[in-house]
Amino acid sequence: MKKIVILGSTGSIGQNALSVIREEREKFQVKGLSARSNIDLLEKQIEEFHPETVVITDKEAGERFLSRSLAKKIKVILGKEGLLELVRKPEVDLVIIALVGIVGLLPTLEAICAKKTIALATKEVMVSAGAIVTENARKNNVEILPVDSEHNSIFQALRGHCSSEIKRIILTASGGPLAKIKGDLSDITPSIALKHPVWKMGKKISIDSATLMNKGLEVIEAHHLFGVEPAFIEVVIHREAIIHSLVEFKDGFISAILAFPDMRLPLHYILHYPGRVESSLPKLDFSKIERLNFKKPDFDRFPCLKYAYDALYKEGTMPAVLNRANEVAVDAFLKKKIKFGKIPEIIKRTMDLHQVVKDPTLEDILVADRWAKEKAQRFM
Ligand code: MN3
Repeated sequence: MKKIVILGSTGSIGQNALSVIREEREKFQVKGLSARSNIDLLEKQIEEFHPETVVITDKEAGERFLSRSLAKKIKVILGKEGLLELVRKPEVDLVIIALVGIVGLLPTLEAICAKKTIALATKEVMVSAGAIVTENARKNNVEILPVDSEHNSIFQALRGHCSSEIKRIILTASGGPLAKIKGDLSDITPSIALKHPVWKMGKKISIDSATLMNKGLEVIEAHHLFGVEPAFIEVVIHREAIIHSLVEFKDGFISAILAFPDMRLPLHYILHYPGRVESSLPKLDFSKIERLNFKKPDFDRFPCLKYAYDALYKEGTMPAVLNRANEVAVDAFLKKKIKFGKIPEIIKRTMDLHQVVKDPTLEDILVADRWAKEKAQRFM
């Protein structure tokens, strides 16, 4: 039995992971779960999967949970620090990191130190501190399994190959909810920006998809995960989201991984890794696929994608600054404090003010992250 901890079990990825586990209860044991504040869903998950420990990071929601009778039957830890304790749990084989944002960084590093296999869905971790995370994973001989559908497919395509054989990586992008909207995007409302045509996801990543920042973050993530230089990572709009990404090898052959666009598929792959077993998940039907379309992304309409490349070329602490400025701007947009068009503007202005620290330590990254939060908030 694989013993599993899920950080962020009440989010979209966490729920999908549990729905895969639900189908094969005899193969997996859920040892721990964490939630931010959705204690009603967490309670249902506890009753179904019987974890030994749960963490609730929002202390107020945690206090409310402690007054429920279920809380007396299991170990409950309140606050973000609890995530560090949860990932260290002995006997745990696989830690699924499915938190939103930079908050995932320290628990990921802690899980690597504890030599747990990592299933990483929180791309902000790789974006902010990719060099540190991959270096720690190498030192501790820990494998990082990417959950993000693009990186998961590249990971699959690269099995049996090494990074020196790669010519380029082509990340496919569905184009997000705004791809078909003509004219000015600056006044787009949250309800329109949240309507993703292909994927049902959490709010933050849905807005990132609307700005194409999501793809930008994925470019940075791919650079760290697969050791490919930014000039050899391309983005192509592929609205059908059937090809999950492409790897071109030096001899000119291209590997593409195709699957029905459903996040349970990469999670199923990771839960069974390194093997492959039958799944009851939706499959592609080629008699229903008339064509696959591809086109170049529009960097002028979606400047966030360009800023992500800029940050990656500048290296050091700049990607962490890009990431945090984006987190602040997206949060403000969702709370209707700023217009859609302000998101790239806040990111650009914050990046322009930043003095890059080359080869940053973890402390340098955390300092840059806090600095970016403060600066970005000032641009509201
Ligand atoms: Mn993705």
